[in-house]
Amino acid sequence: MSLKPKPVTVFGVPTDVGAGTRGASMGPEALRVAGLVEALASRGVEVADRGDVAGPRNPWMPPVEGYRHLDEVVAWNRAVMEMSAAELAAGRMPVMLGGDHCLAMGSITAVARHCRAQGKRLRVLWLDAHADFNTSAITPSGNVHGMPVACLCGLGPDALVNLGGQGPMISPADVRQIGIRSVDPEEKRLVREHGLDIYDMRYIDEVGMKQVMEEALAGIDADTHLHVSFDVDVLDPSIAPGTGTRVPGGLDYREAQLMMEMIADAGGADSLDVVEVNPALDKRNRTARLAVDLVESLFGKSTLMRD
Ligand code: B3U
Ligand code: MN
Ligand code: MN
Repeated sequence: MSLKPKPVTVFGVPTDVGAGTRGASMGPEALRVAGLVEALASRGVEVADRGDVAGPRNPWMPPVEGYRHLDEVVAWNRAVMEMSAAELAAGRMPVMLGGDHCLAMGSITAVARHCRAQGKRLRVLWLDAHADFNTSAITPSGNVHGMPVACLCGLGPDALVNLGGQGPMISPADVRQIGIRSVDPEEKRLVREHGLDIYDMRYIDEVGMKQVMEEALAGIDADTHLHVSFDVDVLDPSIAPGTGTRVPGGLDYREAQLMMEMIADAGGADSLDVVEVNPALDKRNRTARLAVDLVESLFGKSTLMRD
């Protein structure tokens, strides 16, 4: 399948209000310094960097009733939703540079509304070490970046579930999670109850990334909007140390490249989040540079002689 020639809009969301470690707020600039915009342009993509959206500062308070910084999380996600919606309406591909992963609620809410309006099917690839399916009742941390998939599926506070004004934006059937290896005990029960399609590290070890991606991408056609939500902690910490919640046993470089290449081969993504890059925990911007390398592959750069 040929790549989508859609123009791209990059925007940054410099906040870590959903995280339990400070520093993902510096992610957008780290990704720019690593050359993300130039890399896309070198792929022949028309790319505009709209700068950063604005939102409240991180008050760095403990959780209240199971949520840390809920008001701030809502405000930032509203800004993300508005920016993403405007770019989708203009026929462009939004690339959201986080920031922590709570921000995917804003981007995916916009995408889901866009799909409804256009009569398109939605497929979300959630690339992550974590299932991000906690609720306020079961979260071990209160950090909202552990909750976005649950909120998008309708399990969460009104202000987040109804961010788009229309209740649950997606169904678990729309989601494929890849690279998962850290799920909290109660979260595990909830994930099973809701039938989330999870390709965990054990499954990747057993059948290999090629089969995993064939399964995760199965059924995608010209009427499907593909959203890729790329939490860099899906990568093994040995190659991507600059992130707040490192979990051993993640994707190696070759697995990650193949994953991105197979998405490109299937027609590429229609919208993208790159989240949880935390330069405060990194050396020489290594994680952002790797993320840029992988995003290039997602946009069709082959590691072999195929492009
Ligand atoms: N599941 C844990 C840890 C976590 C989830 N997402 C990230 N960390 N990045 C929690 O706090 O919900
Ligand atoms: Mn995540
Ligand atoms: Mn994660």
